[in-house]
Amino acid sequence: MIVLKLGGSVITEKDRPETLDGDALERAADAIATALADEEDLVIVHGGGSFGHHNASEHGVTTTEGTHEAGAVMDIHGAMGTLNRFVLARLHDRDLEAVSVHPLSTAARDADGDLELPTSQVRTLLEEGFVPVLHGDVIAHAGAGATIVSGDELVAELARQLGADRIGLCSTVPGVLDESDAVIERITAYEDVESVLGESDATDVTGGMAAKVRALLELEAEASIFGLEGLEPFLAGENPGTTIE
Ligand code: IP8
Repeated sequence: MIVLKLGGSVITEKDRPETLDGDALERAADAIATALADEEDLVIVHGGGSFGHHNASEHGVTTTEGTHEAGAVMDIHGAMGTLNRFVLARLHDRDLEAVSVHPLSTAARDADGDLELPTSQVRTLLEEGFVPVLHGDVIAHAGAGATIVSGDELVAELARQLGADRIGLCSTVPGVLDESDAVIERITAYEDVESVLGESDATDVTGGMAAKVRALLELEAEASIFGLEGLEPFLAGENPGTTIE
């Protein structure tokens, strides 16, 4: 079973509010359609890119700073829903049985900020031959109103609960890069790469590459971070980009 994240910056123009990168999304959907001919179970999670982060920062909402305004919640969720419809449409064009699972309607954070994500619907959708598609979202947060849940957090939680065999993060870069922009092939400890992991350069309320690597290091399953060109090889069982174990 594979959990795949399509990075928001891959499928959108991250610096221009609510702008899709249509070509990139088509390429990603092609790669997924080719791979799924092998009947492997696949859960897709997509990020926000220019569809969620701008709205979230406009309302001052992050993974820890919440809002109690329904308008803010629905604005952020609405932007993510719009992007989700674009993603689903491209997958349906390729006859993939993709079905949305919206975190706002299922997940929550407890008072410590820990994510509670029910997965029985995802499991059953997989068993029935569907491709569940989740996305970064805004969710209820005990004591804080509503806060952001990143696609990366969802990937980690899904991988844990569903016992994923492989995790893939499709990013705008071909992997985690060192000081001379060469792809680091393997990361086994955060300290090894701490000095080269800078902050994300566009509006990103959920932490950029450093947060991704940290979260992936905690998981049982091997994870790969790769660019769009690595998506098809990854789904075919190869290890493009950076492997995190
Ligand atoms: O792009 C965040 O998801 P991410 C989604 O995976 C929102 O960090 C609503 C900002």
